[in-house]
Amino acid sequence: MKTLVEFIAEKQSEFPYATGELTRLLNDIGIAAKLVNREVNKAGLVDINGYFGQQNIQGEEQKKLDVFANECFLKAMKHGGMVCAVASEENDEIYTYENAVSKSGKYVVAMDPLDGSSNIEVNVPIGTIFSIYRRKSSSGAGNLEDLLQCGKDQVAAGYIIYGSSTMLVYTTGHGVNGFTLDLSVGIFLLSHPEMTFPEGGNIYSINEANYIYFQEGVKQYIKYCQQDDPATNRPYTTRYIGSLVSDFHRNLIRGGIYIYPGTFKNPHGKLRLLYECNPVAFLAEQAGGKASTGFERILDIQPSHIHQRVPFFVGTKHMVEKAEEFMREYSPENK
Ligand code: AHM
Ligand code: MG
Repeated sequence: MKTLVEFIAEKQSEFPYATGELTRLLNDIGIAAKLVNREVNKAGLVDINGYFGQQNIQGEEQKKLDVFANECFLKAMKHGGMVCAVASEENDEIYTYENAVSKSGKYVVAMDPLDGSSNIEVNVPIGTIFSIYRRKSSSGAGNLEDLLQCGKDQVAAGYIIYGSSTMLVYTTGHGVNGFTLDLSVGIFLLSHPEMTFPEGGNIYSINEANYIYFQEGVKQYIKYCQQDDPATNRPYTTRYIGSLVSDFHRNLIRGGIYIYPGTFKNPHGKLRLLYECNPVAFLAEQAGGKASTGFERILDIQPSHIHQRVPFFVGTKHMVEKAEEFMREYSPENK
C-alpha cells in the first residue's frame, strides 16, 4: 500500500515550481498529526491522570489539548524551516518564526490546530485544519499580508480527523486524497484515493437550535429539506456532530450539505474564513462540491483580518446551489 510520504513525493512533480519544500512541509504536518493523535487518544484517561489544564497526579501541569496541538504543529513547521509565518486559531496575532531558516521559508500556513475541541470529553471526533499559501513578501519574517490572501490562492489544504480511525485528507489542487493512520506501524496509508462527493446526497447538517435567529432563506431551505419528495430523495436526514471536520468528512463520503449561516445575532456566522472555511472550501471544490456564503464563493473572498468569520454553506454541489437559490429568493434585498 502507498504511504503518505511516498504519495506526496510522487505528486511533487505536479507543481511547476516544485523544489521539494511543499513535500517537506506536508510531511512535517503528517508527523505533528501523529503526535497530536497520541495525546487525543489519551484524553479518555483524564479522570485517572488529571484533567487537561490541571495538575496530574505527579503534580505536573497537563496542557490543554488545543494548546498542545498548537505548539506541536508550530514546532513541526519550524523544524522543516519551510514556513515563515502562521495564523492560528490559538494565537491572537500572526506567529512569525525568528530563526534564519524559517525566515527564508516560502510558505505561510493558517490553521485550526484542534477544531471542535469542546467535544473531546464526550469522545466525539475532532480535527486539525490547515491551509497553505506561498508567501507574498520576498524575505524576512512573514507578515500579515502574506496571510491575508484569497482562498483561491491556496497551494494546499487539508484536515486530520481524530475519530474511530485517524485520517489525513488533503489537496494540492489536483483532487482530494485520504490516508488512514495504521497505528500498528505509525504510518498514514492511502485508503481513500481521489475522493469525490457521491452523486445523490441526502444529509443536511446545521445547528437548528439557532432556528429563530436564521434568515428567511435558511429557514425556507430547511423546510425544503424536510418536504416529502421521493424523486429528489426528500425528506433528507439530519446529522450534526458540531465538529466541522467530522461533519464535513461524513458529508464528503455520504453526500450532504453543512451550513453555519449568519444569524440575526451573528451576521457573519461562527466559522473563521482563514483556517476553517477556506481549507474546507478548497477540499470541497476539489472533490466536485461547492462552498459559498450563501451568496458568493468562499474562495473569492479577500480577507481583511486573520480571525474573520463568514457564513458557510459547503458540500454536495447541487445541495449548496439549492440553498443559494433560497438565500437569493428570500434575501431582504429582494423585498
Ligand atoms: P471551535 O473552533 O471553537 O471549536 O468552533 C468551531 C466548531 C465547529 O467545529 C463546529 O462545526 C461548530 O463550531 C459548532 O458550533 P455550534 O456549537 O454553535 O453548533
Ligand atoms: Mg475551530
